Amino acid sequence: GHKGCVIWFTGLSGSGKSTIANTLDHRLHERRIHSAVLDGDNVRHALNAGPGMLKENHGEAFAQRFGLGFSAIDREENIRRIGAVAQLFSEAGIITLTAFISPYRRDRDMVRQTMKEGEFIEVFVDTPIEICETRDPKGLYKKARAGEIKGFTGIDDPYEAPVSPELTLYAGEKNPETLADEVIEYLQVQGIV
Ligand code: GGZ
Repeated sequence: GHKGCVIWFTGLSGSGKSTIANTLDHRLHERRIHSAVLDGDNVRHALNAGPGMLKENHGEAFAQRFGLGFSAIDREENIRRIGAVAQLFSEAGIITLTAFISPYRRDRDMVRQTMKEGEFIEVFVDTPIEICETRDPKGLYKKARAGEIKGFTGIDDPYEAPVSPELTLYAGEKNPETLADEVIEYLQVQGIV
């Protein structure tokens, strides 16, 4: 058996958070360990939808009130809600992998404080911005550079790197499989799996 925990990946857009989380999720499933991934695909497209997504079905007022964008306060609320969901999953015994930029140290620390000692594992996906920008899978850096997206993390919005993360992954130099193994190694040392 194993305990639940939250493996909180933080890093720039294009740093590799989601890819590593999904690779790790797959690895854990192979070992019959219950895990789940929370990332943009199931959160920003569903639970915490942006104003644009809500407008169509619920109208402008609803979208303005409940849609979460990328201002500092909207990011804070995004992270707060994700933290609450992650905690519920973790308490249910699931190894919960979250993959959000979560650029503010304070927001990440607030989530940490809601959890038990050792339950929150902060993983810094440390990929140089030059590499993220070269990858640019969705063309968002290009748009940010062109001024078509305002307040893009790393370009004209802050990213506060963790000061003492439980783990740092060098995703500019290593492949997702190797990095997933590094996380599993950490979980074994900690007696979580
Ligand atoms: C950063 C943005 C922005 C801005 C849209 N800044 O590569 P992606 O597309 O899939 O990852 C980014 C994602 C960030 O959402 P998070 O929920 O992880 O952010 S946070 O933790 O800060 O709340 C990017 C896209 O959304 N995106 N606009 N302005 N990323």
